[in-house]
Amino acid sequence: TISEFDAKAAESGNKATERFKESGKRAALDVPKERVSLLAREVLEAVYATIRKHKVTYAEYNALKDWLISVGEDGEWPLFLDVWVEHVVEEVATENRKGSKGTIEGPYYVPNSPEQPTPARLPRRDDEPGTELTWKGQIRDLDGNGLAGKVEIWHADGAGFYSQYAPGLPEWNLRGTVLADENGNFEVHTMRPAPYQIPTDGACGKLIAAAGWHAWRPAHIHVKVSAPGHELITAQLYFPGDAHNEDDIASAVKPELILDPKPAADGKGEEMVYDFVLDPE
Ligand code: MBD
Ligand code: FE
Repeated sequence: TISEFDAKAAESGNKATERFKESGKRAALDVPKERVSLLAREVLEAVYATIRKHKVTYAEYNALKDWLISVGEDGEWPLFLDVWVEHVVEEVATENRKGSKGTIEGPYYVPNSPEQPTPARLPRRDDEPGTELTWKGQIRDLDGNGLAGKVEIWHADGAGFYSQYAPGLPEWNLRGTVLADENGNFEVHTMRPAPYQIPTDGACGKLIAAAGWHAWRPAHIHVKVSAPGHELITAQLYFPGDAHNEDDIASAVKPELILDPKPAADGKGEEMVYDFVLDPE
């Protein structure tokens, strides 16, 4: 059988590209002419300034052309944009939020994961590797009232692979939607994810190797927290002491998003408390 270790960049890249094409995000492609003209011109001016400042050569221009072609061939435009651009879009989009911090969505979200009432256990294999992890939390409004919302969760497995993007994993492995109770409380059982290396054998990996960078993201759990009448928060939760909390390739770590896991009271792995406060819509 094909395992996650046979994962190829072009496979996860093309899946992320197809997923974006299918998603409602295409509906937002209607940007007014004035904005397109302003933004395209300013981005190009920044490119011209860099070329002049560093006297970019034809060899470098052709290397860029070759690389941009391979980004598309490998299906890695979602990966490239989410790793190197999305964090600033998220920063600007959420600058007036009063509730909890969020961060980037990244390329591997899948909508409509199976719903479960709290307490929930994310779908996993019988021999899922890693440490058991229990997350207890509450969804609240800005006045401290509990909200009967939901928490969508997705994360990589103990080897750093995402279901539906790497081969050989059950469809909804380590993905699920947990319904909070009427007070906004929820409890989720899962396995602690591993640090994650973005695919190294595609165009993004080529850039990283050519520049002498590294490909790592710290271990993280993705969430979308929502409740009727409130602004959805997209976030990621991180673990203290991860070597890549300080140099995340995707620049998506914020101090407010670092967890404080403790040994679990029942002796099984670790547990932590982390709440979300949502702004009104
Ligand atoms: C990931 O798992 C991720 O979260 C981001 C932002 C980019 C690449 C892979
Ligand atoms: Fe991720």
